[in-house]
Amino acid sequence: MGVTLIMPFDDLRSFLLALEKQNELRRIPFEVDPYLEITEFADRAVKQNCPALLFEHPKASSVPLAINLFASMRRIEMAFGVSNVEEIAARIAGFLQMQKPEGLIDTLKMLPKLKEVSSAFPRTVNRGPCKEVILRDKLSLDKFPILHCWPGDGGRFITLPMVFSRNPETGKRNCGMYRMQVFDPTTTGMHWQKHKQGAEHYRRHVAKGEQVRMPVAVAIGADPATMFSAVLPLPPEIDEMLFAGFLRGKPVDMVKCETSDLEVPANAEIVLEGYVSSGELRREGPFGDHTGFYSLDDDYPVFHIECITHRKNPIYAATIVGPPPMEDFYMGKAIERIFLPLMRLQLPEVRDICMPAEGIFHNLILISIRKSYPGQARKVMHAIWGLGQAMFSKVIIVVDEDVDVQDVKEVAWKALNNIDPQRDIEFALGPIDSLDHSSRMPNYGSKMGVDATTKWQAEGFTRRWPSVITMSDDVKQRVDNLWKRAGLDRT
Ligand SMILES: Cc1cc2nc3c(=O)[nH]c(=O)nc-3n(C[C@H](O)[C@H](O)[C@H](O)COP(=O)(O)O)c2cc1C
Ligand SMILES: [Mn+2]
Repeated sequence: MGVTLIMPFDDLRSFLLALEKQNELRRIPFEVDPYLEITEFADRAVKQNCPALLFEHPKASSVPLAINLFASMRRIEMAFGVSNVEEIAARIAGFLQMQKPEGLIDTLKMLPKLKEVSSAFPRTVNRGPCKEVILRDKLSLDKFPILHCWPGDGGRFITLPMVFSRNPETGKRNCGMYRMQVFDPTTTGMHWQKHKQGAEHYRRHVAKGEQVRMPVAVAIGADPATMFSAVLPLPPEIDEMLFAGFLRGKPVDMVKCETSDLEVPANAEIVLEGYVSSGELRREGPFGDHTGFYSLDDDYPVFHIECITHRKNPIYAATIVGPPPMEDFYMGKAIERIFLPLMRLQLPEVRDICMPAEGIFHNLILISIRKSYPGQARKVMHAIWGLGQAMFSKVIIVVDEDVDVQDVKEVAWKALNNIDPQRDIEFALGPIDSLDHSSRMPNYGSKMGVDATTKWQAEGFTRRWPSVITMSDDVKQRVDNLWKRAGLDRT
């Protein structure tokens, strides 16, 4: 069967329809409780490879809830209109190639790619479906089926928001996905962790003096490429909405907020407009988190909602995180694939990279390199510790290029054989992900790099290094036949 190329999606609902046509969406027509029950559904659904779920009647809400939209590679491919996420990586690699045209022919070949980029810039439009209903008073989050995810959670959390803010110094826009705990009908927490762009914008606002209100707008539910872009670990210089336009091959239409100069995707289902005031912090959490553990409660800024706009019949989009694999594992996997060409710009020796589900993104990075000089594995570790959000990488295992890092068993087998622990392990101190509960202090601790590559004389290794055992091809062929003769072939 061919792949449906209904690219780009105009909004969340057209994506849901496309999923449904491909049997990738199951409607749940009866009442299910956003308090824990939807989590149990969503958790089982990911682990049993079920379709995305659309709860048409969440208990105590007239707003349907969509979940697990990105909880399989197939659905992520559909979100981007590709048959394999590697196609996106290839487009990015092609775009990067563009920077070094060798001659006239190459320059001409570049033109379509330039067009691809120029047509990715977000457009400001005057109206959009997200403004079908505009509420300035009698505001309440209560009408939305916001999940209470896990029994030990501190409350209900908005789990799939696109949080928009601007850097007050540069005016640059950022969109990040940061969970929001509902404190009351018009206030929530704003869980942007220290290292994230939202937190940086907030620090810049706070630095301006006391009592400064920082405008923040939150969009919930949009076309899938735009939603996904909120998660991407892009450098601060790159606007997520530009990247979303590049991914979907069509500009993202942005519409101005009612109460601030921020802009939000015009096709959003729900928009919460408001502000975070400097200095105001409130206890947030605990929350059953990506790690599979509860992250502990802590102080975070407070978001005050001043205006809610939404479609006439909005759909609320959510996710849950918890013991792996969850939806976020698949999102992380797509990011791993999409960002490989970008990583190779800085680290050309990198062949492949894998973040196994159990490592919750950055707890375990398996990376294969083409080793050309002594100490290169260690250079790669340190480079990764210095590369954007990859700084959080807790354990990095570097192997030679003949190891398939997507095969965790092969990595374990070869790496464990190849290391002299005292010699090959490198510890470093540095920033740690805010969700890490084991580091000596919040946000600060140690990381470990394991050089599991073949050791060279030039690295002080003077013994001989053995090769991996393989059978010769002619013998394999002969035994293929004999195997059948012996009646051992069960295929
Ligand atoms: C479902 C989900 C929930 C997330 N929740 C948070 C969160 O609460 N706080 C946070 O700092 N990052 C959270 N993240 C990770 C950020 O979205 C991610 O690091 C993103 O790249 C941040 O963007 P920024 O660099 O523009 O700040 C979450 C990611 C996902 C997929
Ligand atoms: Mn960003």
